[in-house]
Amino acid sequence: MNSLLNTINSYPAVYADIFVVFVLALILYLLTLFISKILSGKDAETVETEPDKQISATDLEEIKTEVPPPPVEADDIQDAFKSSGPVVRETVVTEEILTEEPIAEIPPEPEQVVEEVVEEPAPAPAEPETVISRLRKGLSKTQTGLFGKLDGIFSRSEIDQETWDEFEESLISSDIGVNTTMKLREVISGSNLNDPSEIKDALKEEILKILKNAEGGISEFKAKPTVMMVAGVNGVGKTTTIGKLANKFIKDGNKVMVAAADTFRAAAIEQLEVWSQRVGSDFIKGSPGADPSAVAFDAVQASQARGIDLLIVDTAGRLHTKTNLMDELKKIKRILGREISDSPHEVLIVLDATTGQNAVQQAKSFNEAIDISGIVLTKLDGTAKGGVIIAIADELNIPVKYIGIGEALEDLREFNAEEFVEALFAEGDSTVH
Ligand SMILES: Nc1nc2c(ncn2[C@@H]2O[C@H](COP(=O)(O)OP(=O)(O)OP(=O)(O)O)[C@@H](O)[C@H]2O)c(=O)[nH]1
Ligand SMILES: [Mg+2]
Repeated sequence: MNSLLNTINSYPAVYADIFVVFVLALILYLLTLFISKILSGKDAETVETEPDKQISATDLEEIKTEVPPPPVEADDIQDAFKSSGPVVRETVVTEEILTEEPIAEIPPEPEQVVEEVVEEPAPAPAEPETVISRLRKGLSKTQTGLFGKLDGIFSRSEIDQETWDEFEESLISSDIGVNTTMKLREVISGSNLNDPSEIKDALKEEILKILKNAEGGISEFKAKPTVMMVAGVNGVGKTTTIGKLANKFIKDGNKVMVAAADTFRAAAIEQLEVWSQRVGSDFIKGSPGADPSAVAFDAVQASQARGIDLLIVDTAGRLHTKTNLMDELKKIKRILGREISDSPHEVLIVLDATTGQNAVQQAKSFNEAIDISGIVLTKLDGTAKGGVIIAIADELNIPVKYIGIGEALEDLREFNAEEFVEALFAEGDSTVH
């Protein structure tokens, strides 16, 4: 030491000062290094973090599974830095995410917005509205004829005997029929109602009760083939109704055959043939003037051979008062029954609503001759006499199976009492005057 001091002393003073400063600086540097080492044992890790890196939740899961369970020592980290090993780098990134970038803050992907738009509820199908409005339009003349008068009658301040007489008249003139009208008058006038809207509601309820009794469509076929015979006076809409029925049952998945047992007119045979081509049914005809029973016989044979589900037999229009023609109808029915027991399974009479009360009489006569199983009431569009359906339902014990509300294929509706009454009593702009 003495030799060192002597050496220093032998230098000029300025060198000694520099040396002292250097030693002090070195000590200070080492001290700082030591303190910082104590305060932070992970210097190397913080240096190597990548603050700007974006990691998805999936990446994070992969990263977690790749990281080995034991903690990594600082020395190992140093070594790894030198060799650029992937495990260590990923470990560092994991810590970064857990502390600074919560996974919940990852913005939602744009596809989710698109899915929401696609899943919006589809608009309600317009079909039911169209059906009701079509029926309302069809019944508009009956509605105007009946309720146009009723509104005027009950708008008076006092409801007396004269008011009820007028009520009765308006029902009769809408072809509801005398007997049915008398019953309706008795029930409604006896309920002591004075308010026009209450009287209308009571009438609606009573009409619904009557029509409910007459409801009945053709829900299932009773045999294979099920045989349906269609009769009625001239021009009521038999052949048109057969076309509409064939169309409906074919659409329901059945194999349908139509038979032209109206041999009276050549044009009648062609008319049915056109319908069968239009709807895609099988077709059987005889020569003009042939015995209609022979055509019915052929039709049964052919429908059995071809695996037909429904055979519909058209017949010539005839006046219910002509006995010989009614006998011919009975014969057709008998032949059908002989070939297939219990057939015809349906005997439909087609009635034209525009004939009003006459339709009730036709139904009675045909029923006596061939025992009717159901009524099809056509041409309810375009008539103010639609009230006849109430008389039919009240006076005859025969179900109304279908109603015709136009000439188009889809203008045949299964009769539904509630739908019918709603359309008849509907108020609003669907009424066509
Ligand atoms: N407006 C309207 N017309 C109808 C309806 N049903 C049938 N018609 C029409 O009534 C007319 C007679 O129809 P057809 O089917 O030939 O009557 P039909 O009973 O077979 O006649 P015949 O075989 O001569 O006895 C045709 O012009 C049909 O378009 C209906 O529901 N509404
Ligand atoms: Mg015809």
